[in-house]
Amino acid sequence: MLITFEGIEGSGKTTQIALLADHLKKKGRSIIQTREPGGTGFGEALRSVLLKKGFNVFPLPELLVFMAMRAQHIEEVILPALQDGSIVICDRFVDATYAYQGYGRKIDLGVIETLNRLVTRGIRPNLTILLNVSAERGLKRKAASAQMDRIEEEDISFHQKIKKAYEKLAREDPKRFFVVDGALKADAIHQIIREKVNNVLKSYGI
Ligand code: Z5A
Repeated sequence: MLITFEGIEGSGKTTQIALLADHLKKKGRSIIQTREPGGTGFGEALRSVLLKKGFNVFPLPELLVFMAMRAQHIEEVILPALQDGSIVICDRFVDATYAYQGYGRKIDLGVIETLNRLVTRGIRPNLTILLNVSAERGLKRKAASAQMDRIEEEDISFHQKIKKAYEKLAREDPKRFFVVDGALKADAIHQIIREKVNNVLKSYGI
């Protein structure tokens, strides 16, 4: 079972993943918590270069580095964990590439689809939780909590475009996406996600 979390920066993914993983672990589930970009030693090393400020990275090389990291992540972490019967919770996955490199950087969506299919070996999330917040709210949370990285430093219109892209992706695949209002209090969001995940696990007989 692969559960992914998506949303613009500061939407609360990290916060909600920690709460969900904790809840599922307490119920005795085997949980693998991971993230993109990153998730492996090789991926985390590339992540720090990719998000470092000061480089003028063109859209195509940016896409290819995300894909290289994803290929390593699938082989080293996600596939073995799924084969073991674990529940994998991943902070960002294939949809982030459609949103940021496709709708954000204007790379052809067909090219992204082909590369995603190749590097994931066809693995798709069973459930994708989209935390939906305005770009203003997300950036305000981020600005208060940490230094902005290279992609976060894009102007507000870029982040607004990403929010719209995620909403479009969710409309196009309503069975897989579960959209939650990310402006609610963290505890309220957790209760909504917990109920949804418990129902999905039940529907898979897990
Ligand atoms: N990227 C890409 O372009 N293409 C790809 O294919 C992939 C990624 C996979 C890094 O991602 C960048 O990679 C990202 C997209 C790109 N760039 N941008 N922009 P990331 O996931 O590592 O970084 P991020 O999106 O900036 O995530 P984040 O900083 O970890 O934010 P978050 O996880 O969504 O939020 P959080 O850390 O849980 O919360 C942020 C703050 O808000 C924190 O102080 C919390 O305490 C607070 N918070 C959380 N929830 C709430 C609620 N409900 N109310 C109030 N305050 C809250």
